[in-house]
Amino acid sequence: MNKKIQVLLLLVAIAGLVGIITVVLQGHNIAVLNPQGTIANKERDLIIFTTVLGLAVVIPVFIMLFGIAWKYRESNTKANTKYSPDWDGSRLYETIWWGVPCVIMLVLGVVIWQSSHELDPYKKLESNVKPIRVQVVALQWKWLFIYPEQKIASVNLVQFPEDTPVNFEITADAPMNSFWIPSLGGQVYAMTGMTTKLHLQADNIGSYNGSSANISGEGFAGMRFIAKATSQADFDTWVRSNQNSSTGLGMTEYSKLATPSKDVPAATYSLKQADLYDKIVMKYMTPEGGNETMDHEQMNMEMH
Ligand SMILES: [Cu+2]
Repeated sequence: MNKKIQVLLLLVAIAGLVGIITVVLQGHNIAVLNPQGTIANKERDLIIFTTVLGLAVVIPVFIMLFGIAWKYRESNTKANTKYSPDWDGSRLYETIWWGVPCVIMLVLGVVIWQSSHELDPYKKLESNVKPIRVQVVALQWKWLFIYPEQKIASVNLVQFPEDTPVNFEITADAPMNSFWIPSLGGQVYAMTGMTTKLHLQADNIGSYNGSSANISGEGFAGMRFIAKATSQADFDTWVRSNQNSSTGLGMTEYSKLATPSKDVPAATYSLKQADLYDKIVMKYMTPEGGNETMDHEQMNMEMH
């Protein structure tokens, strides 16, 4: 093939690839790159920082790969003038290819150490606003949200005021799942018989997608929920309307709800069983299924 055509084809291929990537990125809202909350913001910065740091090695290596291949091509007679078959050991080159990765590892190590403490999902968020407590139960295949203080509950819909820390306590009454609202921050596992924690905060009003980051069988694809950040007034209205709801959630209703079902629409309840969440956790901790009382926080300490 003609050399000019080869170069042209290569340029077209590169332009096409860049074009496709641009269209895909524009057409889709990649939630982790478009954060809506304090934690997610810092996580996005961390993703970008580590990617750029990695590219600092990857880009020069690829430029050199193509540059060297081009320079030492068969038809370039000039490149072969300085032939040194006994060449070995170069302090300069050894320093570069051992030194650069060492520095990157060191920088990454410090940054990751700091951020994994700063962004610890169990760490309470600093705020002057009183946090909202939400207990999350991963069911097969739906999400149950319990508001113990407001005495309400909801399925596949979690609502909270903006700029307010939300303290999630997470468990499961089904196979292991992973609680994840990508716009607001990272994921935390939901497991039977124990409580995991996640602290998030939305900076803006909006509806964000939530799902599980851990596949749990047939109905998993429909196991999605909406996380709705609203104004305080809208949240209060929502709470009041749920408190007055005729559909209550007690033990009987819960056992019906907990049976596996797929693609469940969002629903709201008034909470009839105040300690429903503790009962669900304790179900897996005693042979009698929750007749013994033991602090579940204390139980978690023993488990982990
Ligand atoms: Cu665990």
